[in-house]
Amino acid sequence: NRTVYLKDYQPTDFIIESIDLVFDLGETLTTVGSEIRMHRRPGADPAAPLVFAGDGLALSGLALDGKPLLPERYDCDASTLTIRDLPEDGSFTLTIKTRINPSANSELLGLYRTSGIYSTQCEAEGFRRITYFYDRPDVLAVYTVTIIADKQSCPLLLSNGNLVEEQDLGDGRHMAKWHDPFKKPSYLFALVAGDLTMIEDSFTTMSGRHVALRIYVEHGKAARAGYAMDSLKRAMKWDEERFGREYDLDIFMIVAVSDFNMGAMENKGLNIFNDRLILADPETATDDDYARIEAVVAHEYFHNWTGNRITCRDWFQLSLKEGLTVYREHEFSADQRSRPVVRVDEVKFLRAHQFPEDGGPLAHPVRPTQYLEIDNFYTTTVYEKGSEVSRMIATLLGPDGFRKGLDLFFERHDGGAVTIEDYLKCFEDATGHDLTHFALWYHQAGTPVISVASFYDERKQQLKLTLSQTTPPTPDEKIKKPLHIPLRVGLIGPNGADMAPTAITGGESRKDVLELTKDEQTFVFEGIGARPAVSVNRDFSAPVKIRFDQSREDRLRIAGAERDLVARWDTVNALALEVLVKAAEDVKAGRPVTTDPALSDLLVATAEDTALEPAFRALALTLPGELDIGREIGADIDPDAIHLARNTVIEAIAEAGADSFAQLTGDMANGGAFSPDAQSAGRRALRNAALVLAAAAEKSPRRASQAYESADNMTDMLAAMRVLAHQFAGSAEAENALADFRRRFAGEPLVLDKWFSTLATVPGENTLERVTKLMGDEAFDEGNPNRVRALIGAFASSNPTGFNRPDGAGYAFFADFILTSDKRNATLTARLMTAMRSFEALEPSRRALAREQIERIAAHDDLSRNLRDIVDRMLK
Ligand code: DPP
Ligand code: ZN
Repeated sequence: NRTVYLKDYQPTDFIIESIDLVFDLGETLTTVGSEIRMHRRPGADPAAPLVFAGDGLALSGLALDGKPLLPERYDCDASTLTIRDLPEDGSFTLTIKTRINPSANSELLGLYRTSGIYSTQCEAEGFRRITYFYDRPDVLAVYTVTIIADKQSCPLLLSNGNLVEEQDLGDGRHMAKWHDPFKKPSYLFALVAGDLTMIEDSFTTMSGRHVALRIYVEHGKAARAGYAMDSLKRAMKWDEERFGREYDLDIFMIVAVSDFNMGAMENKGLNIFNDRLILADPETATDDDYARIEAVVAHEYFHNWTGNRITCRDWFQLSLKEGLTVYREHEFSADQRSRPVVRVDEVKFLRAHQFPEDGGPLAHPVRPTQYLEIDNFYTTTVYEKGSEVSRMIATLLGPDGFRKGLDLFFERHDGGAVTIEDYLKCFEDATGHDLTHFALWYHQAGTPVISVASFYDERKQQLKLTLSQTTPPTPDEKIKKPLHIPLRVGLIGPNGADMAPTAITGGESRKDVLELTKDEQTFVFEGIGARPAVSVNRDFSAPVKIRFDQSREDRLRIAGAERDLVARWDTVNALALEVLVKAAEDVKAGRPVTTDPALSDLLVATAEDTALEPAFRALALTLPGELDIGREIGADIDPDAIHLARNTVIEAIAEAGADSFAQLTGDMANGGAFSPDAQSAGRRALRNAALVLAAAAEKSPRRASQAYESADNMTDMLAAMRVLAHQFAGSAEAENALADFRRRFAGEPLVLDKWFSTLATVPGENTLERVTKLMGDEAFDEGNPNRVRALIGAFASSNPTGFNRPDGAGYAFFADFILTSDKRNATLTARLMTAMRSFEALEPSRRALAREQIERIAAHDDLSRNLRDIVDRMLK
């Protein structure tokens, strides 16, 4: 058992001053020389040995101050290098030589070579696969990196910081030397070598410094890097204006690679990206792709201050950089696009991914206290819930208070490796607020449920709001405490306008934000002249579930008139979800499905409401998916019943608004040249949401088929193909479009990922056979994480009827894949496996079949630590 505990944190016995690395790159043999200047930490045990981490390394040399170390001075195995009898004081230099094989590195962690490119991924613990080191975030050092490689295959040699020397070595090889003046932890080290092209631009910082910007991509792809560059410049400007953060090096580089476990990585001055988050043009990228590129380019750039200049003391503090950086990214997106639409997308994401994590076997606090494998903690809880926690701080302190706290954080901790406590203390010190109780958000897992009851007293002109909170138990913690929850509340009067209370009593409040701190509290709003409709959790001010038995009349008032569009969408969505859940219950019980004309009217009216922006209307018109319905039902889930019920409800709505939907597919057509901006994207979103319904009303693939034929951009093309493939599966029109798409994009792996996903998510039990066949498609590559996620990941996580076939064949197929994949890439495999984390919520027969397959995986005694951790927690 290698469980790591937060309580065991100890600083290192030695302090690293600098590290000089020399890479002699070879496809199957790369040698790494590491020269480390260091000294014993003052006050550390003078007899303590030096213990460095390694992972699968071969040691080929070890010297102290230039003299080879005798074997009795050290022990070395695959995971540690221990050196004894080191000097008690004064600096010394340790030289370590290791040999690695980048071509055999299918884990894509450490230094690896794929598609002719050498690149690295060191977060969280990949540096130890390159050389023995203190591979932990609290060890900050200055890096100088020399790269030697073949000139022809690797004209480009990159590492962090500034280029300080280049030399032709005369033997067909050349070298480049990079120096990064900023101290950094090993997880931010990066190296890239290969033959790539680039686009170049520049940015002048607020203090007038000139920064060169470069984005490196595969040859032939330069034209697709423009949007990423534009996003980068906007992000740099925004961070100066919004948070006073200026870039610090003379150059900022991004490299796009095609084999990458994550989305992107914020290595100092040399971000490495999954190419799907850089490359975009109208013919190959959807509006969602553009929005993701903008967000992730910004996210990684923002890490330069929140993550790199100030980093984490240990990996338990991961949310210190990730939660905060996601929050900064969200704010950036909100400022670049439509704030409420961006916020609704965040809420949808949180509910679809984080809530189930928090409510299932893998639940953990935003700051965990133990882990078996840190790679399994790059989760939606650490990222998205962590972001919500920072957002709540901003809500409690107000924008100025938040900015003051963050300013202090940058000032106080620049160059440091710190904790969540250090972060919170800055807000307390800057504003005088006490965040002791609030801090529980970091330590307590589970999604709080707030029950709301309202009572209006006409005589006293008072509205009483009783709020009570509970957090359901999670695997590691049964008893939960009440949290400090900021809840934004609106009172909507009979005329649709907000009512302003003369006073609010019963607890702390700041403008329209109630501060719920106890199990139960009653807030009293004074001076309320008529019974209002109460809108709770406006702007989704807290990541909680609301239980409010509100009158239908009130809910329709909110759905039709709420000026907070997030709450308005939420109410529309909740009304739809209620109808869908009821319909699923009907199907399961063998009753005819009851639909709801009032819901149809509401959706049609919202779709037609030209006072609302198209993107919002599209959101309202997109019904909750089968997975959303399943999550709402929560237990004893029958995916087939949900599928049937949802289709029946869709048909009823489609028929009620047939003319409007058909009309919208035309009205929202692109006028003129394609533009990826948010407003144009919103029009496409509305058109394509309407297409789903128009096609359902017409019960014919004709309209979608025409839309496919006439599409002049990937968003419209993919949307039409999905309607054909999902709503008219097996039709000639569907098969024609799918075949055309496959042919047309034969040389575009990233576009074919969309094709793989579309096919993998066709509802019904026949999809398994198609997925099995697609694994033999020449475009499919089991070693490429994007392909695996597009086909296998989409099938397991986004095809409830196909994956959960009643005979369990979907689970068996998946388990086979997981067992093979684990040998190749454990990080990726463990993440894929989480697709089954909610299996306990299935109806008994499927639940048993799913468990059988998870147990079959768990019975193997040679699983990676990553996969072992996930399956054991799922079965616990
Ligand atoms: N690359 C990942 C992110 O930026 C891990 N740091 O979130
Ligand atoms: Zn990040």
